[in-house]
Amino acid sequence: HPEQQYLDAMRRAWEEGDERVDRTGVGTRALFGVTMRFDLSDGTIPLITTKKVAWKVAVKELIWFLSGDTNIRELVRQKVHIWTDWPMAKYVKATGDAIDRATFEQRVIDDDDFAAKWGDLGPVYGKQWVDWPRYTPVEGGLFRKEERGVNQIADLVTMIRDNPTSRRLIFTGWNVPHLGEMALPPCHMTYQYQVANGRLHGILYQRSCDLGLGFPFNIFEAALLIRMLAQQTGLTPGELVWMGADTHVYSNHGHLVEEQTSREPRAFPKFSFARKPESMFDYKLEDFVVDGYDPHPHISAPVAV
Ligand code: DHF
Ligand code: TMP
Repeated sequence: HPEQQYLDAMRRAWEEGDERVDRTGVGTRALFGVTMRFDLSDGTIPLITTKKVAWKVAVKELIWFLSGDTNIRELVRQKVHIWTDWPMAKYVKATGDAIDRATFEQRVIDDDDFAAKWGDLGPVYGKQWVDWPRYTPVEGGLFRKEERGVNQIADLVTMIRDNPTSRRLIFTGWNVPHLGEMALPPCHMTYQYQVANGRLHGILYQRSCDLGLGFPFNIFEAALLIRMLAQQTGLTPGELVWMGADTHVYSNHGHLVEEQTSREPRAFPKFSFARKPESMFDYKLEDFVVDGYDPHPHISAPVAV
């Protein structure tokens, strides 16, 4: 079963990984350089089955990225809580206000000024994907910031259509001079595609991977991107290759490793689209059809902030 690649990485990181104190202070056991391959051409989607994954949350996150939004407000409105901890930590640190999560989220929804000031993650994925800042040289060695940045996703679709043998079918979030303004520098940072025999293959390069919490979302969304790009360009989904650099298990996720590796992975669900949206920017939650997802029960695990 293809999910075995994930379970093996978890087990190997847990048993043989380099034990280290990371940025969060929680501690991880880390491998460096892990590869996995998932074939999408049989109609399946890599949605982890050894625990229930909130795949609609992942779809909402992906649509939010593609909208160019970097403020958690829209996510929170849609009851998506996966990005709340980082702006909240910044708020608590800056103000000393010991606010609870629900109250913080409610203020982000209710209060425009509060949302603008405290709900933004900086120029993270959405900004770089569809509005990468563009500077044009003007007189005196100065640069003018253009009104509109580069839409890497729109450009990618055009490139796949017009120049399918290109070896430059890439988009990336790793905008070096802007990394310092981001709540977190991109983890799933670079995506590259290849067209071969009418099939669209994709590679995701992930610099840092939380196998317990991040990976199930990251692999599913990377697969969705291949499917969406294939739909938009009239190609068949091919293979998804995942390449993780620092691939780790947090020291407080031992119960995930033990429980998930003791469970038998089930067949990946089938995936289809309910319709063909106009562009990469017109997909809605209802367009994503996951059929036959029969996971083992969800397992909670704390996220390291
Ligand atoms: N930091 C760390 N340490 N790990 C991450 O995976 C991570 N991911 C981020 C931002 N920072 C991160 C963004 N993505 C969850 C999943 C993805 C995600 C952030 C958090 C998460 O907590 N998942 C839970 C609950 C999902 C739900 O709300 O339904 C899970 O059990 O999958
Ligand atoms: P880092 O910036 O110090 O590498 O911390 C980021 C942590 O978040 C790290 O554990 C990787 C994890 N992560 C994912 O695994 N996937 C994601 O999509 C995101 C945003 C973070």
